[in-house]
Amino acid sequence: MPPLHRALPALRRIRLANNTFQQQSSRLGLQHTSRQAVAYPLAHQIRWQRTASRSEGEGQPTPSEPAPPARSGSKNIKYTSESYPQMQRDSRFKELDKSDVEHFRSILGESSSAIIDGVTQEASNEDLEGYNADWMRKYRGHARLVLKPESTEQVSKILKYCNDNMIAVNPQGGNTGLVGGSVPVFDEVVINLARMSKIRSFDDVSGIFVADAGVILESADSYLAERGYIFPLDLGAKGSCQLGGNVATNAGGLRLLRYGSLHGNILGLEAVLPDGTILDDLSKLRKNNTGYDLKQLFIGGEGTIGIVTALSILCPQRSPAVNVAYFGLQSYEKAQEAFREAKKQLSEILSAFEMMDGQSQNLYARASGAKLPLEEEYPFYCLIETSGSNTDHDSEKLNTFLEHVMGEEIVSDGVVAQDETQVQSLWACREGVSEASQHWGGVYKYDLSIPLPQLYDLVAEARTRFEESGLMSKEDEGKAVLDVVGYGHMGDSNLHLNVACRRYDKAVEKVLEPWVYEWVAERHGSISAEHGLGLAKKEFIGYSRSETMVKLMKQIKNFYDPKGIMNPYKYI
Ligand code: FAD
Ligand code: 2HG
Ligand code: ZN
Repeated sequence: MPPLHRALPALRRIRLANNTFQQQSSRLGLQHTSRQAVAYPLAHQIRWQRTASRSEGEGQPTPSEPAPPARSGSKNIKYTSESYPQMQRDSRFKELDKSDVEHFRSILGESSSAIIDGVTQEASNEDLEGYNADWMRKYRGHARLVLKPESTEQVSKILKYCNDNMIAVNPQGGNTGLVGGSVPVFDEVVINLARMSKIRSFDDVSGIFVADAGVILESADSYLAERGYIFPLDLGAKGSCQLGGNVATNAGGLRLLRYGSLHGNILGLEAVLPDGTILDDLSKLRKNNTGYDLKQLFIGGEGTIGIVTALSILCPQRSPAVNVAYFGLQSYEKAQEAFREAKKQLSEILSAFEMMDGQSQNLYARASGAKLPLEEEYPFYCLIETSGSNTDHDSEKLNTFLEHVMGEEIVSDGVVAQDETQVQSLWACREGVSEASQHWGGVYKYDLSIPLPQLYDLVAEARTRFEESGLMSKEDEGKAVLDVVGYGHMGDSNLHLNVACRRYDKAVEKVLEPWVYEWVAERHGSISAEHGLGLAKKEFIGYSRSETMVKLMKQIKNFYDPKGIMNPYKYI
């Protein structure tokens, strides 16, 4: 242990930094969540899109986005069919005509919000673009028809008709997915769940929440916050993504470390199978060992075996005491030491442990115009959040931890948020990296599980490869790559490797693939920790799953969807 006088000045420096902490401005157009509707001030995510407002109550639709969030200028996005010329439209699928549209109208009614029809030319390309282009501006389909059912029965009738007539479909939630799974490749019909946005029930004794799949994650969380509970998933796209999309991608997010995966929290699902059968497994039971747990196949199923229409989920109590700290560290080894100490000393109150490298923070600052919280620059940064039930107890624990990591020189400098604005600003430094990394035109994203000791080696090696390739420069606009950044959910051994680009370029892809996948497979990691397979990772599943497993997965797909109409060209 260092003498106390070494630890205390360092800690004061933390507090001094707090006092002079600057609220960060943002040129990204990102918005912070308002806290008014929240009983406990935990909602702090940076928003890249207009946030949903508070929900009304059981049985009422929660406010949902009128259109998914493909951002402006999607016309410049290359069609997926052009980027992947080897992919051919499956000729078994029917091309839509007027009679199909008429049939869908008979199911959905005449409401203009229920159908976006480019088949009979009523809808313009612009009306359809938001459903065809993905958030990364990397994938773009040719869909001419978007259907927006408002009930499970409507979903069932739509799918039955599609299955009977060999019409390919693309289930869609908030269109925030990062692997190209949320938008069509060719002319698949988009079935968007935005109008299925009712909260069905909440039991404030058990914490069991039942809602339609189209409820926006942030609306669900705000509803729960008013009742002293929290949705056990949180991520940067919270203001736009839907619960059904979260289930379909088995989203991980920022607090998996604390609340665990959706595979554990979801108690029941309602889903519609491709032939229109409604699978009612909307159980509210915590324990139910009666046969195979079929709902698990839909969690992470990415819309390939059915459409999730509702879920029941166990929600924990919201913590009244929340602290967020942001540190600068001299090395990745120090970040590991800090994590070890955080687990040891903060144990049950630790709710997030995130790591960001210096490059990611500089990129965020450059893209957003924000001032970083610490005066000096460091090669690594960590963000720690604690959530507990007793402010005094938590503060004491956090202070002891801070004294230790500062005193032992594990951490070089840091700040602790003193109010909600600062909480948001600190989180913005972490959550803003995803958007910042594509600020200059494009990004190659890898979402990887890697054993913790080796996790950052991949970023360092990738950077070296780009330095040697001559493709990278921060200043030279002629170079495709701007920077290589690494960040992620260190608490879950989940690295996000982002290669920020000025444009998408096959030469860049060649430096990265299959090298990244080989690198990860050699270390027995996963090539997709939380974002899924979609189109982007489909070809690479073999790096993380054995032949036997892929074969079984294909059999499951064929069993549920023998005609292959569900989200074709993707997943496996
Ligand atoms: P979409 O993007 O619309 O769809 C995703 C997939 O699910 C598609 O294959 C689609 O066909 C399918 N699908 C959608 N709805 C249904 C349904 N009802 N039934 C069946 N299939 C359906 N992910 C993480 O895991 N952790 C993070 O921390 C995280 N942070 C993010 C931050 C940002 C800024 C962004 C843009 C994305 C982030 N993501 C993260 C990606 C994540 O997968 C999504 O944000 C979210 O889970 C997808 O929900 P969605 O409603 O937008 O689904
Ligand atoms: C995050 O953790 C998301 O911020 C997005 O999973 C990661 O954009 C990415 O690569
Ligand atoms: Zn993530």
